[in-house]
Amino acid sequence: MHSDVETLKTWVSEAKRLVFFGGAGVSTESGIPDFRSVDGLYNQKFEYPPETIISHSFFLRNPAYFYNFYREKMLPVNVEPNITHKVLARWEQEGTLSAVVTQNIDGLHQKAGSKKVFELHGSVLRNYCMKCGRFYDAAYVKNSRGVPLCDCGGIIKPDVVLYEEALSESCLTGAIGAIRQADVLIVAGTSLTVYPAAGLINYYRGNRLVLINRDETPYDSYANLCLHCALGEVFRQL
Ligand code: CNA
Repeated sequence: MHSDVETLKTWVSEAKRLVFFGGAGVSTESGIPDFRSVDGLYNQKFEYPPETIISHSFFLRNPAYFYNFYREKMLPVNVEPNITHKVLARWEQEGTLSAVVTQNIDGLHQKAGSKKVFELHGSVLRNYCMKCGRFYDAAYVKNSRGVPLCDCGGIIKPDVVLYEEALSESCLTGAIGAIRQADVLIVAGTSLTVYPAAGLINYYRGNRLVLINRDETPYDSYANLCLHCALGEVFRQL
């Protein structure tokens, strides 16, 4: 691990267009559970599988149940960026990092100071009325009871990409463009099993693909450098 981190340090110091592509594992050290780790949401028992609850059709069919789950499990309060978010923001400021592409919906990269962030799956911080389009913040949804409603009577929906929904085309295009031009691509804290996001890795054309994840992923053999460990352990040394 020591020599791998040294290699990573060298690559980062030589990078001009580093891109970081992350997932839920980036925020577990801020106290937000991921989906697929042993203590993740997919290994807890609910009345319906989480994939069902956070799908578009379920949201329309049973918004009250959706919101009970969403408020308790997916809308974090008082969470702070961890060392990984902070180092990435610093790299952007220093001119090394050109973009963060994230599958996360928690807004922690921006809270740490990152500016160029492609949020492939949206953000819990933005919510909108499905009838009139008015925007509401996360606190409004958190403090509401049952299904949050707009003043106009419409149902408020989180600006989060649910299963069965399409990703924003402009966000996807921006993320692909950044990854295509990256000299170093760090992929981290993601099981690389959710598509189309996971497929973005295939747009990278360089030879410094770094994968950092606690568990194995289907893309481990593609990486030029692969570390199986906690992100904090690595980023504290960078
Ligand atoms: P996932 O499928 O739950 O995978 C997470 C991966 O991260 C696992 O393979 C873990 O081994 C790894 N991991 C967890 N903690 C660490 C750590 N500290 N250091 C290194 N590796 C770690 O999550 P993906 O992001 O791959 O799946 C995509 C889903 C998860 C997206 O749609 C997200 O919206 C969704 N999600 C987001 C959040 C969030 O915004 N914080 C939380 C939970 C789920």
